[in-house]
Formats: sequence, structure tokens, C-alpha cells
Amino acid sequence: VMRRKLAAGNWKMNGTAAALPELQSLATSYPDASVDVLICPPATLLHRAAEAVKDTGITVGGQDCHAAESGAHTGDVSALMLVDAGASAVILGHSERREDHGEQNEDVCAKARSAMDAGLKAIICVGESLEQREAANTLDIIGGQMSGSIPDQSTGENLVVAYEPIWAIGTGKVPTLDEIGEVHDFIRARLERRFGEGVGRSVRLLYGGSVKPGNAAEIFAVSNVDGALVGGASLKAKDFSGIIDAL
Ligand code: G2H
Repeated sequence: VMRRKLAAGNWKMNGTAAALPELQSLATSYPDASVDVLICPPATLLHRAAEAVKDTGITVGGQDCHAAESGAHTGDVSALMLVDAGASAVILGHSERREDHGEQNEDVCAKARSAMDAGLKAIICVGESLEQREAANTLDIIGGQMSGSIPDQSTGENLVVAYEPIWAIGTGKVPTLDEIGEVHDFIRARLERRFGEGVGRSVRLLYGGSVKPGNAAEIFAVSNVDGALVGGASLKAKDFSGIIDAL
């Protein structure tokens, strides 16, 4: 199976209209589409970001969505609203959502179903804490998050899984390449077991956590790493370009 490489930028709670020129400069650097480039800005910027990259090889996505299509949920945004704003994907179950908003696996799963029903790719995040890694529970934790957060309707088209060890997020610490490979091979095997080889092998797996231009190439060379989910280094076109070029 040929899996298209994917570089996904997660701007988190960063960016106002002043960041749009940065996005435009990124867009002019990637007119061809040999790899997929996705930027997930804050919801307030999504529509303008979509306009800024229109007809380029870059697409935009959300960082979360509500599980319901609409209704009395003050402050929330639905998957349909993300689509309406121009999104092609949405990040779900990021550890910062799990921590800041108490999101559980079943919440993430409900959001993912809603996203997939709306035609979005769901980038579902899994990852262990430092405590869990030190107790040698990493694979159990990842397995549990996968069974609980990934919906049955998943396909190679609508699902991307991002492995983000919590202790590597924004800290500059990165697991060894062997550690990344072990988890990615495990995720691949679990997907194949649950969805069959065809689907299991076509789902893209991203590594996330302190990916920088300087370490991207070695991480992308690890088996079953199909790209990256990038936080800090996605905010500047120059840094993110360095990562895209390493794909
Ligand atoms: C992990 C990652 C982006 P950073 O959260 O999802 O952030 O690259 O800043 O570690």
C-alpha cells in the first residue's frame, strides 16, 4: 500500500489575522502535491485560512469539534461548521483536550463519528504520560485509547492516527527512534487486526511531539511513520517548510 505522506500543523491557541501572510508564503512554496500539507489554525481563523490557501496544495482543518451537529452547546463548534468554514480534517483527542477538558476515549470516538459523517478526516491522537512509560504501560495505554477512541466506520481515507507521547509535547524531548518505531508498529498491527489488512495498512500514522526541521528526517525514516503532527514548529513557514521538505 502506498500511503501519501502528511505534514499536519497544529497551531493550538496561536494565531490571528496577522498570521495569514505566513500561511500564504507557505502555500506559494508548495504548489505541487506530492505530499499532503494540512494546517489546523484556531477556529476563528479557519475560514480566512481556507481562503488564503485556496487552489494550492495545502488544506486546513479544525483542532476539535463537538459530537452533535448543532444545538444548545455554548462555545462549541460542530463538524458541519468546520466543513462549512472550509476544513478537510479535524484533530481529535489531543492530550491537551483530554487534560484541559476532561475528554475521555468515548467522547473522542463520538466526535470522530460526527467528523467522519460530515466528510472530515479525523486525526485521532493517542499517547502515554511519562509515568505510564516509566511503568512500562505504554502499549497498554495506546491500545486502550485506540479501542476506545477510533470508531468502527474508520477507513484509510477518513482516519489518521497521531502518536504523541505527552512528555514529548512542547518539551524538546523526543523518544528514541526505536521507541517511536515500537509504538508505530504496534498501532499498525492493532489497526490491521481490527479493520483487516487492507484498511489497516492504508491508515496514515503520524508522530507528534517536538518535531523540528533538525530531527524530522530521521523520524520520517522510521517504519510506519507516515508524517508528523507539528505544534510549535508549524507556526513559522520557514520551520514548517523544513519539516515538509524532510518528508
Ligand atoms: C504535540 C505537538 C503538536 P509540539 O502537541 O500536536 O506539539 O510540536 O509543539 O511538541
